[in-house]
Amino acid sequence: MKKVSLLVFLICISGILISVSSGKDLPKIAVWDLAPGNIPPAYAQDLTSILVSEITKLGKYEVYSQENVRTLAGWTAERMTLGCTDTECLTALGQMDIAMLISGRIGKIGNTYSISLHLFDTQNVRAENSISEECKSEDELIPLVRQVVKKLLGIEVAPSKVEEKEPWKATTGLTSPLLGSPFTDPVAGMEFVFVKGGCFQMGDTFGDGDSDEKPVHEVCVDDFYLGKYEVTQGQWEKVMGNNPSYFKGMNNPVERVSWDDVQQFIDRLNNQSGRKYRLPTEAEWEYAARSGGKREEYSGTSQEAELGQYAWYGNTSITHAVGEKRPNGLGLYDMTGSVWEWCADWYDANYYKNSAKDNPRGPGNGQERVLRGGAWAIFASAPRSGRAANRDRSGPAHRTYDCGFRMGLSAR
Ligand SMILES: [Ca+2]
Ligand SMILES: [Ca+2]
Repeated sequence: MKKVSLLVFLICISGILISVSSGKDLPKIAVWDLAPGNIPPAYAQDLTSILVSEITKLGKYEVYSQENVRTLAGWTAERMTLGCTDTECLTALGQMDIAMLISGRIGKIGNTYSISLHLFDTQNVRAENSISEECKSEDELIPLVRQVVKKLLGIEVAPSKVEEKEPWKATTGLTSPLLGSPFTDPVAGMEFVFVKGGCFQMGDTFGDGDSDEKPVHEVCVDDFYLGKYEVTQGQWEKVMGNNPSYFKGMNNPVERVSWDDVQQFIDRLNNQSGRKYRLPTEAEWEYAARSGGKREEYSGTSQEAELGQYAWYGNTSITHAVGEKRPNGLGLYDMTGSVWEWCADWYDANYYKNSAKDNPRGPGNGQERVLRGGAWAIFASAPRSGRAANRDRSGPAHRTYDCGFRMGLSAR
């Protein structure tokens, strides 16, 4: 929870810096923490931080989180639990020159999630607008929050465009978990995101990469599923009955597992689940890291200044629980940073020169296997290793405390 608050704080600070540096006198808006209704409070916190970041990105407001307001006003934590939709609180915000307040609730009834957001005018002490929307899966919540806040603020939302931006969004009307919806594997409890296939420019699209990322070439991948998180120690232990990790924590990524060890994990998992889980190919991994093949430098952002919101890297000397940073555009966490992730392919520095265009699977043989995404142990001044296009490799028997993996699965 502390980390989530810190994240919210960092996002808000960056928002304030952006607002200040723009030199304009932007109206101030406060965003209260979303109240959780039958969902984990940490999840409501996550969605609050997405809400704050979404408003900040509009560049039209100076955004204050609930915690920012508390600090500014010198209010106690108890005071904050009262909410801020009463006359007294709204007036107090008005006196702080904060013109608007957004507060709301995320709830769940049965399988339906609902988001309600309210916009208050602090000068006139009244509600200006309210929007409520529903969705049927947890993975639709993030795009829905983004959509609802824009509606609330009177910004046009083109539904077709939102659809296009969320290619991972489950196809509606399908009930089987293997037909395009996110699902959780019952054996180890791993959550999977559906990745709609497509074509993209693979390799050094920013012109700042290593020679093995060249030439940039078009690659197309079929629909597949990818673990929402790196495989955790708890999940590894459920399948393998041991925990080889150096940094212990059941929700932390498993590490000190070699590529060969991972094959054993997959064999056992497939025996128990009856499915054909596998490591993602290098091409699938990069396509997913780029939020569905976009020209994205890191997973989730191209801005180095924002990287700390998305990735554990540099200034951290241990691993952390998975999923504590922001997800990328497909709803995948920790693709950049945390631990390096094994891919299925053999490594060949020259592979891009003659890679297949459709579903490339790497060379037929080699000495080393591909690793992707960088890790917690990158120097803070050099997040290069975490670039979505960056390739690294290691021998298949090599185990180290910054290498783990996430599971993949073909969609058909
Ligand atoms: Ca990672
Ligand atoms: Ca490299």
